[in-house]
Amino acid sequence: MISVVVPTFNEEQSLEPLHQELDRAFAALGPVEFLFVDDGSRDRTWAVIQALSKRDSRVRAIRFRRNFGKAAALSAGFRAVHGDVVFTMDADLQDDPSEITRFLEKLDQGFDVVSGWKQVRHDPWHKVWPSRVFNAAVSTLTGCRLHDHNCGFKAYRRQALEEIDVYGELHRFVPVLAHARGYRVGELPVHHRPRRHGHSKYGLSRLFKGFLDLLTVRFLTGYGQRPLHPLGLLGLFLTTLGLSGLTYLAFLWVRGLGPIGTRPMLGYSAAAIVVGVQLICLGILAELITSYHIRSHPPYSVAEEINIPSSRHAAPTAQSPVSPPDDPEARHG
Ligand SMILES: Nc1nc2c(ncn2[C@@H]2O[C@H](COP(=O)(O)OP(=O)(O)O)[C@@H](O)[C@H]2O)c(=O)[nH]1
Ligand SMILES: [Mg+2]
Repeated sequence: MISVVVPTFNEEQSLEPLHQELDRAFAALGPVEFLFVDDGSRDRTWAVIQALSKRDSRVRAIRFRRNFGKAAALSAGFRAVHGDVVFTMDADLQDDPSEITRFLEKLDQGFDVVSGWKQVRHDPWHKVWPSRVFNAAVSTLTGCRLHDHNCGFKAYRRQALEEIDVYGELHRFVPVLAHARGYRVGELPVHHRPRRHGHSKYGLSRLFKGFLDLLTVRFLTGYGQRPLHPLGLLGLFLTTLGLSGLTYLAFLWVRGLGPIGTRPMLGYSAAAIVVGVQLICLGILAELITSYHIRSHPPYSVAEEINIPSSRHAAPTAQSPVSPPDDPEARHG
């Protein structure tokens, strides 16, 4: 079973043709479900989806009460899908459904996530160039090297998605988060078409928000389980610096080597101690929050198991454990 999740926001004109293209693309591909998530559209998007669902029982849909953003829409979609392979694609017809088979081939080569790469883009230059800078920064800082982190056309094995929760605007970082959990992430050049109906929902502000989100993701994947390390190290460094300065000034004062109340060093040292101690406290607070969070979110990702009955942390894999026959919990699930 394959699932296609399509987040939509004011795309009334694109959905009919998109459905036709999906229908054609999946004609020879076995069972499929098309899950549209209408994110509080203010046009006829929901009416169009309703009409599609009446004609085609493979169409499923979720409608949000208001606009919650693409990440929320994808997250709701990921929770509702049944497929072993899950596609995401834009609703605006810029992605070409006939490329689905190429994604499936790439997954078969041993990848868990395949991300589309709009090699030739049909967007204005003021979107393309900032996007290049962003992609280079994400690849360097996260180690997940993709030419195009922003492409909405992606394929996932469901197990990878079960471990990842996206919120805010973190939808661009699903491959990065999967990579951080040890999943194999690949990319595939895709044919990107110009937008035919409606207009783009994202402007330049996406770039700045994107960089802030990059900071979040870098911190979460790098230090999410040990926030005190970076914060505390900087705090210790500043505190030590401040204490050394004050010690030196105290030495001068005791020796009667002049007034110290007017030296800039006094203010700098005191400030360094205050900031340093605050950073350490902030780090401890972050550790406290992490310790609560970790209880419900295992910080590791299990690929396979042998003879591990009643495992609660791993999604079943092809080589699922053989449970001892007398373990009723394992037998029933
Ligand atoms: N669910 C949801 N989808 C959105 C939102 N904004 C854009 N999208 C969808 O994301 C896809 C790409 O958006 P688009 O405006 O074309 O961005 P661009 O291709 O980068 O110009 C389209 O399928 C939109 O329907 C949103 O706020 N919520
Ligand atoms: Mg688009």
